[in-house]
Amino acid sequence: MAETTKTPVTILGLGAMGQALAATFLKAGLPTTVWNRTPGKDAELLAAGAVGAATVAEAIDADGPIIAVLLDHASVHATLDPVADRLAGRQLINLTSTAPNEARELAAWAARHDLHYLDGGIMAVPPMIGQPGASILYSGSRPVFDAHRDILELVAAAEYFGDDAGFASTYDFALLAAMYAMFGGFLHGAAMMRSVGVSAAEYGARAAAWVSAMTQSLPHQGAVIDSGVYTDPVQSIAFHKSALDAITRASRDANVTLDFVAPLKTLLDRQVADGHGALGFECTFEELR
Ligand code: FVH
Repeated sequence: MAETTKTPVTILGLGAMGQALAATFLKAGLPTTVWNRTPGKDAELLAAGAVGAATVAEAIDADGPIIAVLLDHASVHATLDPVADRLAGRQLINLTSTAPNEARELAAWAARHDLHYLDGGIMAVPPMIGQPGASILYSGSRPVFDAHRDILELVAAAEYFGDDAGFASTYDFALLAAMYAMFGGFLHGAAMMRSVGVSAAEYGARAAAWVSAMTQSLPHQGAVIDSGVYTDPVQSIAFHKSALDAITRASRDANVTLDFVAPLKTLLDRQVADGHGALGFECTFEELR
């Protein structure tokens, strides 16, 4: 193993994600110190060679970057504020999900304490850590990213997006927004199919293939949005309004509530009422900003 991969790391937070990260570092032979607010979550990691810290202060006494994998912005402050005066000169890699301005606030807080701050948005679930397909988007301190890129790549593909600490988080949540809309649509469709006796698992298998095929058009739709030209559509807003009207009727027939479908229908209805029916579907983007 190359010497660079022996960098010691400290993990604060042993939820599902913190445990997955720590286990991957340990498997790669990194000296790994772990801490969790509630004791007892480190048993498997200690058995695998981790050093357990009883307090945050003890954890950050270990050398190397400090990796926070906590619940949210407030929990990062709750954990690090009490030891802020001991963090000068250290490197914090915050993989906790925080909103963009929360990440920027943490970067400013870190700067006030002479702490070097790198923010990361994890695009993976715990079982994906260390596997192909996992990625983490980073922004904030370039020197921290460059110094530790090799160990960050152990857990997920690592990509750096500049010194705005809030950028990675914006990208993270923009991708999650697309994911949650897709999941919401899946739940809606599963409820419709239940009304005709089809299992959610069977529907899920078919929906996966369909949604995968449909996502192929996203780069093209993005290019249309970037061009700002919506006058030569493959399918118009009026066409999609008609489809949403039909889905609404079909959902009512199946006694399925319209919670997931109604917001998009409302948007398309308004676009048509405003005279944009002949334009491309991508034009609805303009109303969202
Ligand atoms: N799990 C996932 O699929 C997602 C994938 C994308 C990124 N997220 C984010 O990663 C952060 C950690 O997620 P997690 O899955 O590890 O979350 P939990 O299993 O719920 O563990 C939460 C840990 O945070 C600790 N904690 C909570 N509040 C505090 C606090 N006030 N002070 C100190 N620690 C706190 C909690 O400790 P405990 O409850 O065991 O004492 C856990 O260690 C998260 O931002 C995801 O959005 C994961």
